[in-house]
Amino acid sequence: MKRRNFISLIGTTLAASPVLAQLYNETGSIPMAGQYEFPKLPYAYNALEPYIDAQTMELHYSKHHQGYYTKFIDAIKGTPEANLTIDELFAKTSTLNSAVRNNGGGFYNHLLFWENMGGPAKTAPSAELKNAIERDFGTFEKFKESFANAAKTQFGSGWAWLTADNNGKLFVSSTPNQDNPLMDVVAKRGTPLLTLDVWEHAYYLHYQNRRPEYVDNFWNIVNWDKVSERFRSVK
Ligand code: MN3
Repeated sequence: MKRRNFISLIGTTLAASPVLAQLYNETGSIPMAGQYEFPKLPYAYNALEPYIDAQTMELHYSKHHQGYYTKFIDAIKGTPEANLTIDELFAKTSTLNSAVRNNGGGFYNHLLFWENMGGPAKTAPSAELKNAIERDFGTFEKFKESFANAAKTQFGSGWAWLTADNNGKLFVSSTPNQDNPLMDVVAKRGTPLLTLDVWEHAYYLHYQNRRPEYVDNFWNIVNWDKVSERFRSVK
């Protein structure tokens, strides 16, 4: 992903942190050593209306995400894990305590989630990503069905994912709690490209129990430019 784009989207606070840049870049190996900063939301709370309401966004970002961040920093401060990159950290999830696993996952997953929504206008996957989706799912519609099904059927709290495995092959999965496809505890691992939060806190104020409606509306606010950039960076 081009650094220039990163800076324009996230703002100088986050761009000033090489480690957070690395979260999006996935290249190089930069130790985190307490350099994590809590990132700015890349758009206004009301930017995703009517599909996600401003009050949900405000609570989700300023309470939930901030809470994961604070607890994650507290949990890794002064430990050997503080010197790992986020990829290295999640690659040894099976050895981590639950505070690092849950809050580290919560911190990282929401970063991806905010970034893969919004944008100034409707976007579409790059030709390259569209071709890969059609190669691995048959059609774009079949991919959407598969992803939506993963999101709707994840039992309880969790996330749906579009991920590229180590060979660049795309797959859809879901994870419970704050786990993600970078973790060594999930069945299928790879680099996440697109994610959807299906915890009730992500939709309950507006949709109550209607998770399927929230999932179907997600397609209206996906920032395919960002997803395509992530795909380019892992190829
Ligand atoms: Mn959440």
